[in-house]
Amino acid sequence: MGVSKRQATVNTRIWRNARLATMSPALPGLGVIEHGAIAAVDGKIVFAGAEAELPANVAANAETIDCEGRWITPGLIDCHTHLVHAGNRANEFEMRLAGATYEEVARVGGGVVSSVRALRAASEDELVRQTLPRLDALIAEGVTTVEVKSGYGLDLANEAKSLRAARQLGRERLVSVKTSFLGAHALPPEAAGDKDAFIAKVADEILPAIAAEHLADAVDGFCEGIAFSTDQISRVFDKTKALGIPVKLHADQLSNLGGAALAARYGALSADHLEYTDQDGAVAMAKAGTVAVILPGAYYFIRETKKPPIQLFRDAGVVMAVATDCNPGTSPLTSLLLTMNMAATLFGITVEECLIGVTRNAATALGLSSETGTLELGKSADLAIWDIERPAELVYRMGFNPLHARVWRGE
Ligand code: DI6
Ligand code: FE
Repeated sequence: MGVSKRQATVNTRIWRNARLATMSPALPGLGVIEHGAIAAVDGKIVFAGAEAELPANVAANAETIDCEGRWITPGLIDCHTHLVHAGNRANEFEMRLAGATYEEVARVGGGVVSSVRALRAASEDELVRQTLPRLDALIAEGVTTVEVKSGYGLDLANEAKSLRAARQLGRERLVSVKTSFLGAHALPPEAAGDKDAFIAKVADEILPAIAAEHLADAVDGFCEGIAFSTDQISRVFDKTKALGIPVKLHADQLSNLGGAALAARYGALSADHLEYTDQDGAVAMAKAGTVAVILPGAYYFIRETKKPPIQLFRDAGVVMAVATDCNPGTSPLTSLLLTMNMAATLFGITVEECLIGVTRNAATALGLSSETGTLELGKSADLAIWDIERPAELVYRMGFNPLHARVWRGE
């Protein structure tokens, strides 16, 4: 099963007769180049610009693909997912539709704990097997990079198993995977209500072991009344910083504990959700260069009514990304195209903000801005080629996939 991942062959490939949405910050808007071409050598972009300016020495001996006037964007990036999980919570969904509250669902063994139970019972291979269809759904819509969090293991063996499964996904498919260790996600049953003791274990035992195995590209936390306080998250982040690993944070999703400001204080790559973030939080994020990751799937699914303060982020100059938050409890969503439509429709995020939010800014949220996310010299040749007349169609449609072809590192 699975595609074997070949090394990009030593050759030049050219995609010509295309309209480019480069997302280059050097150009206005989407960085559009009509009559464009892209050339890649060994999976890296060596030219992205007007076809008329394609150097003759690059064109010689290249394999050329005629895009017949189609649009090319950077491969899409889903910068916030809990893709690796076992089973699903459709039963809880039915209970809630029948009128049960989140607390009632939790009392009968539902909620995050039920996903923890299911994940602990699954082998690493089984986790990979269950996750691949979700990954394939993202890939089918042009995703070339995906972030995957742990957080349903909540002990060393099971967190490590989750992150190994995430790494394995990147070997099974032609896609880049970035992992985040989310040990401070929820309190496992065996912690018997002692959040401080569990946080000490996450910071002093689990995290260093995960780091020693290089299983985590970043460390995440859930700062919320139903999860962990700013002090508890700080305890984990202090240790993370000492280990030289970047942080990101689930912040201000259901209430304002000052999570966005905390993330900014630690120079976080991103703070995510942010429905309850205030002006101080937004200003702190802008100063720190912390990306605001907007997650309309969770907002929609839990029928949240408080919208993230998009205008505050714009005014403060916060960089915004958009992601699925794919998880079994609050966002069983595996379409980044639909996510963009939700972000636009529910939050008034513009087409331009959506498209830059799932490419250039999503790369920044993963610390990958020098590698992918734009069609520019030196970046990975990660491309999505679309059967559309204008880029807005990618945000406008609901449940339709106009992807013509997808290229990961030149292949
Ligand atoms: N934020 C959420 O909404 C979820 N986790 C998180 O950090 C919920 C996860 C779940 O219910 O499984
Ligand atoms: Fe999340």
